[in-house]
Amino acid sequence: MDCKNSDEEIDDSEEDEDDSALDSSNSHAMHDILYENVPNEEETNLTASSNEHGELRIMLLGARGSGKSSTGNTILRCNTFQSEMQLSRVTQFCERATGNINGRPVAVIDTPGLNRIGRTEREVTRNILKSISLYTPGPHVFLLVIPVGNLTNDDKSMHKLIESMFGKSVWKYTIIVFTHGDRLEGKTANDVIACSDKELRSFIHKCSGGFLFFNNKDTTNYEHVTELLKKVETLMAINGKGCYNLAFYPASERKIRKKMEKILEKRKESIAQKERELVMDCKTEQEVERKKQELWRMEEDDARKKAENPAKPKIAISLGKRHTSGQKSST
Ligand SMILES: Nc1nc2c(ncn2[C@@H]2O[C@H](COP(=O)(O)OP(=O)(O)OP(=O)(O)O)[C@@H](O)[C@H]2O)c(=O)[nH]1
Ligand SMILES: [Mg+2]
Repeated sequence: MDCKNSDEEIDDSEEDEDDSALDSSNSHAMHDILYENVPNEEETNLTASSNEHGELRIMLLGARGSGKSSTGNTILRCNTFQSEMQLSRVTQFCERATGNINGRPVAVIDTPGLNRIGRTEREVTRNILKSISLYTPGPHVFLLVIPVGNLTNDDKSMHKLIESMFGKSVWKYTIIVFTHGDRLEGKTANDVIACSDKELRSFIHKCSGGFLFFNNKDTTNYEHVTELLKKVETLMAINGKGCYNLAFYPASERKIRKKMEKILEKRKESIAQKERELVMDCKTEQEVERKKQELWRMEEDDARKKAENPAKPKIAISLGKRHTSGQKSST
């Protein structure tokens, strides 16, 4: 699919304008634009600060195989996200699914596993950062999904990676979900944490939302999801009911997002047209949703590339002023 537009050269000079204006109003404007094109738009008509009874955006983060997709499925009480025991990465792209927790509308954004393995790591972080239509203007909470156990060096590297993507404020919006709660063997979650390494407890201190345990193998018990909702609501209260937004990203990422938003804004009409066309080719609602997410992935990927490497302005060469060989310039 050709996503390129000739009129999309980005003017870098505009990028250093008042960032604060961009941080709230622009991101809300972009939210409106982007959500015109994602499913359940009537449920997502929110602003960052006035969503008391609106949809909660929950983003899952964590290492490969930590149980992110299973946790998403437990929250939504369905098997939307692919989850399986596999050593290679199961979730390849960010995906979004909606549902409710005890009647409260939620959107869960599943992500590919974060692991420090060279080039793949960059692809994964890029994939998460570029998927802005899935969680604009930002998640209300990040669920950091970790299989129960003490912190490993890989975990610490992953924390650094998360900070490099979302900035230090990310922890103010984070709740830790320990998966494999079925391994508690009769102990309480608090007892397990009390006896854990100091490093793990220090890390829990850092995350404003605290922690809870999930047993994704027990689909009959919904208590821990109810507990999660309470924790999310408390965390939102501490954060003044706002969501994680553009203002918190590291400066370089903020610039890229601002450029991406401009590019996607310019393409709004053409994307809407493509969406109308794909609806005609699909037989089921699920197919429409899947195709729309694919379309947005391609558009966002292209917009991200352009935002990261804007086309260099062409340098006009004035032949009139060139000296011919052997001709001396006058002094
Ligand atoms: N026993 C037990 N197994 C779990 C739990 N949560 C997840 N699993 C299993 O762990 C494996 C990986 O789970 P996924 O949800 O696919 O993990 P993921 O983090 O989405 O993996 P990637 O998409 O590859 O990053 C699957 O076999 C799950 O059934 C849990 O609470 N208890
Ligand atoms: Mg997964």
